[in-house]
Amino acid sequence: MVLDTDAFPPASRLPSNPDLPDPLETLAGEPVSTPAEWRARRSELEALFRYYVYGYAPGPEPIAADVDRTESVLDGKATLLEATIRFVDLPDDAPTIELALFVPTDVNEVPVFLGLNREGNHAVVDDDAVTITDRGRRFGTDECGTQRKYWCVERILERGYGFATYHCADIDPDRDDFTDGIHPYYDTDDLPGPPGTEWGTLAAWAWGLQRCVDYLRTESVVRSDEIAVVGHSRRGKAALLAGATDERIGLVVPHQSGTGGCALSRDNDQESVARINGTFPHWFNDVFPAFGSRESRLPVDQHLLVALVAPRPLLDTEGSRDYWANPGRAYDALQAAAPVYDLLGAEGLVGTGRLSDGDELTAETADTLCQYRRETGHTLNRGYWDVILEFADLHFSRRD
Ligand code: GTR
Repeated sequence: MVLDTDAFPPASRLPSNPDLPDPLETLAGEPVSTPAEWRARRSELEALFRYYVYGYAPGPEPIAADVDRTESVLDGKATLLEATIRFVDLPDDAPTIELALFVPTDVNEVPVFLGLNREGNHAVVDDDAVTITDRGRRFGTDECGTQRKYWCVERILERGYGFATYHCADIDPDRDDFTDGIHPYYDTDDLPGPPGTEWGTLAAWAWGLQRCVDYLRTESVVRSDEIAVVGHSRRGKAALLAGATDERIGLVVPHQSGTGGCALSRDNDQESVARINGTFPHWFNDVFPAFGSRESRLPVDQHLLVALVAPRPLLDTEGSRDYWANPGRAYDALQAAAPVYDLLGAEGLVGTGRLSDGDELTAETADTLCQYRRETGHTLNRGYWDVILEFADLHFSRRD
């Protein structure tokens, strides 16, 4: 989209609006009442999020993937494919993504969950056949399987899904530093927006997920229109951004994604815009901090990012004791996004659109948009995976 600088004034010149921006009204105040009009609003919203919050990422960089290894793992229950995704037009020393793809043994084609990991690919399962990809990073570990109860890969495979993952630091180490990871390989002048709107870490991680989707769609064992992205917390923010800005992604699970994820910035009494930018300045662009303490001037809020996923399924899994992630304001975001699902002919929220521990997630209780709260703090575990898999079963054809 061509940037119209008058349409994108600085925070100080934007009107204060304590109400959430209406998803079905353009910035110029025009109503959006047809799917065709939504297409234009969609582009506008994507540009607004890039400009004001996450920053502009480069376009899709051509990739080449070398499958380095295919091996039977997990006592013969799965096949592991390890692939190196390279960016062919970038210099040889540019980062690569080391992707591990696990698929159930002897399947032709499966839907796949794609998740960013934080400790290395070898941490997601207890099998030392997986190549160690920690590279001495902040959360890196040499031990395999340290995150097995978090990812529950064996459960995912048993249920007829594949699981793909890469270490988020392959694309950008989680540091307030624009000189490491993928960022320095792009001249900021070549990015679409004006200075200050360059991509932050969340946008880089989301871009990396999208490059994995480029590869996964070429892999015959992957059902290309059934790729789900999932991520927890900061990686949940990146998963939501990836899903919102890439319509090839078939299902989105921003788990406990909080501020900058599903939780609204307005009236957020937990992690405010000022706090998140103060602690993690590198996650967003350099425009977003101006909205600290004046969230009401934001021309977007997070319900609009959720709306960009419509009509594709989105499950917002939250912990009722995970106060900092603010499940209440995430639920408000889902409710405010629901009219877009309705416009596009997908049933968004069924009933209240909110289920909790003990509630069954079925076609009667949930449709394309749903929040599921469990009695936990800030964590991912088997109980969540059971819910996520039920939700995916509703939408994906699953087994072959
Ligand atoms: C917190 C941050 C949250 C969330 C979390 C995490 O410190 O305030 O926004 O991203 O980290 O990633 O676990």
